[in-house]
Amino acid sequence: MERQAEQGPLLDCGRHQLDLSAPRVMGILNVTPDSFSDGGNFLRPETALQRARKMVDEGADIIDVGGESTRPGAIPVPLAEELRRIMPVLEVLCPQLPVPVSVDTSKPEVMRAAAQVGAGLLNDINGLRADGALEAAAETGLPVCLMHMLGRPQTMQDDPRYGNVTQEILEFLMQRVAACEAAGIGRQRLLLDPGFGFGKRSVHNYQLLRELDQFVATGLPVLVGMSRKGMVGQATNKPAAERLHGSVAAAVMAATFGARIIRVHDVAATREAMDFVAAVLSGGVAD
Ligand code: PT1
Repeated sequence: MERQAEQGPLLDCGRHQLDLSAPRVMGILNVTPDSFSDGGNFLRPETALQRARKMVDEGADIIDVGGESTRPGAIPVPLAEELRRIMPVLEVLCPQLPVPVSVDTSKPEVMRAAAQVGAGLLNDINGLRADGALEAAAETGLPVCLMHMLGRPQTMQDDPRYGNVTQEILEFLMQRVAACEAAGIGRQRLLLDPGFGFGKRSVHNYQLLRELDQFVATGLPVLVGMSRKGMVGQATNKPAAERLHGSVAAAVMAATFGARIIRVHDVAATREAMDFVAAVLSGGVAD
């Protein structure tokens, strides 16, 4: 099986170029009230910068900033609220970090605002399906991760059904690629993400991971997020706080099958695992 090309493309993230010839680690920075303890208040920009810097020191190649929780059952956040949460953080992070900052949003207004302050990548769990999102993303000139989601976060786990989950998601993503190209977003700007846990049962998630090479075979870089998700807990029988080892196993499998960006909470452990995968797939480091 052809698992990893010798030379991956450089992804143009504005002031940063991301080399995708080896698996890269995307560190998660949530700017949501439920993701830190001083509830009600949002992450202060200085605290966010500290956390982001720590992840970069641990080996993160990208920092993903999100102001809206999208886990199963999550309630949508109004535009003004999302902007209030993430813009002060992006304004501090984008000019100061040595790596590109991606913004986890589905809203066209947030995409535009984020691009203006120097974000390097748009990460849309909704695959640019919101009204105006294709046009907004096109205007930014930034790369876009197109993710598959069945339904919406609040209800997506109610009763997800598929015929062949891999085929259906591939078809969906290729339709979104065509929509992007028609809107002026060239393929060199696109990444694909099957959307683990977004309207999928564990059997669907495991089949998608087993068949990840079919996404890789499109020729577009594949991004995956499985860190601490239910699909890891189902197999390891661990609560979210104890899913590190299972999550690293998921990352190793995805990278072995050709995924190029792994979105994770635990950067240091994943970085070390990816360094090993990269050494093996590239033919090894010098003795
Ligand atoms: C992801 C992703 C994301 N996941 C991209 N962005 C989340 N591109 C947020 C569970 O089953 O996979 N890819 N942004 C987090 N969402 C979830 C979904 C968290 C499911 C947990 C679960 O536990």
